[in-house]
Amino acid sequence: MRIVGIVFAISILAAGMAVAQTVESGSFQVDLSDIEGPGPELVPHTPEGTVNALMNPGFESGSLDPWTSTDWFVTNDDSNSGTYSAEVIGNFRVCQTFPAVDVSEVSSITFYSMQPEGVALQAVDLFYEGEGSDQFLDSGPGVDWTLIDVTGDLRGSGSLNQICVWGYSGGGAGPDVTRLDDVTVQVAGGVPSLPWPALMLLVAALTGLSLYFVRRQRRSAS
Ligand SMILES: [Ca+2]
Repeated sequence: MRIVGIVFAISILAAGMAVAQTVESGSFQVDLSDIEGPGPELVPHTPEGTVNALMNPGFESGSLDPWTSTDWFVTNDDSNSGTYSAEVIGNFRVCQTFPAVDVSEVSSITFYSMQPEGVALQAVDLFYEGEGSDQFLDSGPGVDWTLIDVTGDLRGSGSLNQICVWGYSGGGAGPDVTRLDDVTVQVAGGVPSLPWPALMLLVAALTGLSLYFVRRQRRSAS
């Protein structure tokens, strides 16, 4: 009986040691041995007739703005394209809010990411105006730049207005580095800017203004 007890205690200890391999990304906690690694390599594809709803999507301004984060920073150590990418060490997110767009107008949501330590765990948040958010895990990035496509995680209805991408913590002795570049929220027909009535008013006002100046010029000439 004592031997059984000792074996049981060792099993508990082993289980405890396995828990030490827990990796966190966002609010997900996954055992390192359960992570399947990066998914199949994807082919980059920009749907025709669409524009990116995000500003500074590849961090080429050299700073985060208008992305927001307390822990991510822009680096020129590495990039998927251009000179810069965003980097974080640990389980923190970087977010960008953009003018709300109906989900039916969103053609694709993709980004490039890498986790040099080889963990492949990355949570993503999608926020909907006035309707909360979803956090999900897809195939994580590889040790080199990996195209991640999260279009399938979009809700069937609602207005998308924010995306956040997470780093991770745990999973090995190396630093918990995640890098991000070239984030796209491709929107059909562009991001709504001025509604039609406002646009008509603006055109009418500009026409009126130019007519006024033409008349004034004629009067001063005569
Ligand atoms: Ca870049």
